[in-house]
Amino acid sequence: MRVFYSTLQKKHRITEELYYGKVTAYGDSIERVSNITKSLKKEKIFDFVKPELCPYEAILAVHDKNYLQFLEMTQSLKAKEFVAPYVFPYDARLQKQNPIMPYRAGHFTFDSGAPIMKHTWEAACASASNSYASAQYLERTGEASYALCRPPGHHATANMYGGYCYLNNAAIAAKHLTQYGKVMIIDFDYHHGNGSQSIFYDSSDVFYLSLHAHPLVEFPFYSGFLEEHGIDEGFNYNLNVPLMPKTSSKEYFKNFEKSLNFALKVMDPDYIVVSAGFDIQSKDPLGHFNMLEKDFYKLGKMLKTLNKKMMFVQEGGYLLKSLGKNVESFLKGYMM
Ligand code: SP5
Ligand code: ZN
Repeated sequence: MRVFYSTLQKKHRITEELYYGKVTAYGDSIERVSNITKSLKKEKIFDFVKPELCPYEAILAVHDKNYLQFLEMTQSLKAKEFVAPYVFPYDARLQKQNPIMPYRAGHFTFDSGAPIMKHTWEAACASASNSYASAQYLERTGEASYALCRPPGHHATANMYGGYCYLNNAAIAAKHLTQYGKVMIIDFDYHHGNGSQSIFYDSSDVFYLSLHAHPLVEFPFYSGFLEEHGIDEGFNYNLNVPLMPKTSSKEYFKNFEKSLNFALKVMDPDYIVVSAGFDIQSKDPLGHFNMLEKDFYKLGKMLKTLNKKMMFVQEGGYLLKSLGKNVESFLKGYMM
C-alpha cells in the first residue's frame, strides 16, 4: 500500500499547550510520525511516497481565503515565537475589523491548545498534500492508500483551527472527490470531527459519519451530539454516534456496524474517506476507549468488506508505545 508522507511535516514543532489554564506538554509531538513511519517501514508491503505540494485551489475549496491569509502570514514569526491567543471575539460584528494580525488570532480559533509557530503553515500544507495525493491516486487508480497526515485535520473548520488541526486534510480529499462522485467520511477518531461536520453540514455531496466520545464529557464539547443531523440539502447526511468513555470494543463494533448500515442506506458512496484516529486505542493519554491491536485489524477488515474505493487519513493517536503497531495492524487488516 502507498503511504503519502513528507518530512516537512516535522517542521511544525510545538512543545507546550494551554490546558485548563495550565501549561502541559503538546499532544501532537513529532515523535508520533516517527513512530508510525518506523513501524510501517519495517514492512515491505508499504511504499513511501513524498507527494507534490497540493494546489492552493484545493485548500481554498474547503477553507476561507482570509483564514488562509492569516495562516500564511504567521510564516513571518521569529524562530521562537508562537501565536496563542487569549482573547476571543464575543460579538460577530466586532470580528470584521482587520482580523489578520497575531493578537486577533482569537478570530480564527476555538481552542487555546493549538499554538502556531513559524513553520506551522508549511507543515500543514505538507500534511494536506498527503490526503490530496491519496484522493487523486484513488480517483485515478481505484487503489487505497494511507495519508500519514500530521498535523491532523478533522477539528479544523472552514475558518478556524483547533485541536492540533489547521487544515482539514480529510475534507480537502473529500471535496476533491466530490467532482467524481458521492463521498462518505467515516471518522473513528476518539474526538468528534467538528471541522469535517461543519464543512459539509449543508451538503448532500458528502455524508459525515462519526463515532466518538460524548461531547458532554470530552473535547470538542460544543459539537458531536446525536441531534446534529445536517441542514438544508445536508439534512440526514450527518450522523453522530456519541459513546461514553470506557465503551468496550464489543460495544464499539456494534455501534460501528449499526451506524454504518444506516448511513449506507442514506447514501451509496462512490468514495470513502476514513478519518483514522488511533486515540481510541486502549490507554491512550487523550482517550478512554479500549481498542487493542487485534481490534484495529478487525476494523480494517470490516472496512474492506464494504468493497468501496477507500482512502485513509491519519488523525489522532497519542500513545507512542502502541500507535505505530496499531496503524500497521489496521492497514494490514484492510489489505489482507
Ligand atoms: C486530532 C485530535 O485528536 N485532537 C485532540 C485535541 C484534544 N485537545 C485537548 C487535549 C488536552 C490534552 N492535554 C492534557 C493531558 C492530560 N492528561
Ligand atoms: Zn482525537
